[in-house]
Amino acid sequence: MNTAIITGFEPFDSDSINPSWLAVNALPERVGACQLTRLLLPVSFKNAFARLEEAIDTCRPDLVICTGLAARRTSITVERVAINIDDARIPDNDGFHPIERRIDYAAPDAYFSCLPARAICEKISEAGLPAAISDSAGTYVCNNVMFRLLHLIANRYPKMLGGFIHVPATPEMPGNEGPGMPLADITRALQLAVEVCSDHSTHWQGSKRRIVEYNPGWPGEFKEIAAQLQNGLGNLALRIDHIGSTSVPGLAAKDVIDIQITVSELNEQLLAAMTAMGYTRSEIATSDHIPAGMSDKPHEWQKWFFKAPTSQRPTNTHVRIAGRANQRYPLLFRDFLRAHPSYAKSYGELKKRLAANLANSRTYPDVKDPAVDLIYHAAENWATRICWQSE
Ligand code: PCA
Repeated sequence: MNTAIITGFEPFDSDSINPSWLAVNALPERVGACQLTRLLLPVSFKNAFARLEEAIDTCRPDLVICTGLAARRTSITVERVAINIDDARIPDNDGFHPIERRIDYAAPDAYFSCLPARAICEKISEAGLPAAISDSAGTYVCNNVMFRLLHLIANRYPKMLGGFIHVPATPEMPGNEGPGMPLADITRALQLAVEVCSDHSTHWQGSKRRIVEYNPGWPGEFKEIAAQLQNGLGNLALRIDHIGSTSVPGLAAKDVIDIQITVSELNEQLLAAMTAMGYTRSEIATSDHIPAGMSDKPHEWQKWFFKAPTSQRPTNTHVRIAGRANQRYPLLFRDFLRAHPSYAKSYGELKKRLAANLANSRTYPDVKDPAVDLIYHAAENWATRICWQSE
């Protein structure tokens, strides 16, 4: 069971209704395993986010979805980005009319949404309703609320999911330029969005950067999954190794098992075999972090990354090519830590403190990767000394 706040706006400009609130208000109190709190926000630069923040501090939800009207759009649009600027075309409902004003001087220029935008759009489209990702939430009150929500998540609630969805006008609204979307369809689309986000949120919390003590059951779990992978891949997989922190006895780690599949090439046959087993390939994670001073051969760090089927325990599956630098790196790193428990202990401590102290979970690998490289350089010296080979 998880909890969500979903917001809609009051009418603004010359409209007497705002379908975002009407649709939100028509949602049931429970959607699947998600308990919903519905909240009406004023179209006010000053008060909209303040009201939302108060509700978040009180309810501590797992998920926050804000919605607003984008009258000129013809589909449900899931916003991908919020920018650090207020630049209003018309005054808000308080008569406030900011022009090119930074929202927060101490905050970044922009934030990406943490909602699963693509999955939301697919689910809504499958239901026969128009949906798309939008790369601009505008520069009015909606963008302001989305930006400040994402800033709050980054700094105070790193485990919360949040973002913004714009809805079109309804056909009855006067001055409506497009065909509009019936209110019942908007409500249905938002309900589907909540379902997708709620599923994602359960998964998200389970696989977050929470570091747990070493679990002696991890190698056994790896073996089982590796056997299934070997079965499905046959001789496409040259070897399948348990890598990453869960492969080093005694090391504290995220409860996510890292698996490396070594192949001779990244090809369609491999993709088809992985897809048939329910794995999904990430379009974004196509290269590893490149250690400082090793950036002259980017192809040495190329990989495919797969997410596990949702029915399976969380794993990260990295597919790398035999003989490449990035295929050697995790094997050597693992063997070095296994042979040097004091390094493993210090590394575990570093991870725990990073996880506890970094407000923004997305910067965790940014800080961790160069620290791992420091250990790796020591590992390379050790490898030369003992003539290490991946067994
Ligand atoms: N839409 C406006 C603000 C309130 C709303 O419903 C916007 O897109 O900024």
